[in-house]
Amino acid sequence: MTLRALIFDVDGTLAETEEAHRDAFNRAFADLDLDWTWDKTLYRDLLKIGGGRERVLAYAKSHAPDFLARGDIEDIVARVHDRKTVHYGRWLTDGNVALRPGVERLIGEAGRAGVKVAIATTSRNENVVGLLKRTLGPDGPKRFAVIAAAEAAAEKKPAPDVYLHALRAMDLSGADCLAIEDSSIGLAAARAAGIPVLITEYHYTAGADLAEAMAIVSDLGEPGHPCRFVRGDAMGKTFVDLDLLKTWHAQA
Ligand code: XBP
Ligand code: MG
Repeated sequence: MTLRALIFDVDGTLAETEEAHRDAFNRAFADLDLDWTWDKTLYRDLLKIGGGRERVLAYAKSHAPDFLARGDIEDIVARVHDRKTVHYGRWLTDGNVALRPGVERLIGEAGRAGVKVAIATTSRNENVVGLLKRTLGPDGPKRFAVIAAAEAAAEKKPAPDVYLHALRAMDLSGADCLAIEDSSIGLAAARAAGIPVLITEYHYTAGADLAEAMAIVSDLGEPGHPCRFVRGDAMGKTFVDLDLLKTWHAQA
């Protein structure tokens, strides 16, 4: 089976964004006079829920039952998430934003080799477009055959919806593609869509159940900056390039 497309997850995979998301959530809670604070330990647990809006609602149900008594909970959650997205957008504009090692290199290798690149994320589309423009330039989003974001998926990861949307948009099967993810919910979503998965480790998802992954690396690495191969035969390489992904994909 020929590798036809790489499908990238965003948060934790393209870039280490979850601390910025967490900060944006906490700022939104303060703006709306909610005495909620998400510390790193709690947020690690909450990240098992895909989608910021769903995450806030789940938190309210489990940690603020009195809040549920209000009749306008859906409205409040939507306002929190909209406010959070404003704060996150400010970080994308002014913050210390960078793609993880090897991401831009691999996108370029794929483009030159005629392998499509796509996005499948539970984050909001404006967050993804903002990240791609900040890191790859104004035309960054155009380098992707499809950007499947939260708005494209009725059900968030671990449901396969967002990956199935990307496959339909590219008219490809799961076996034609390879997903690059950081989390167990992302792994589950891609596997449910029939897509083999490379995991790039991320501190927020360390220790997750990654048994279904085709291979696991610390990150994609760069020439001169070797990555750590946790699972998978490096074939003598010190970083992940398209040729290695093609070899792994053929064996998947
Ligand atoms: C990670 C998520 C997102 C972000 C927050 O997305 O689950 O919900 O944590 O972004 P990915 P939103 O699938 O890229 O790892 O608030 O826009 O949901
Ligand atoms: Mg992720």
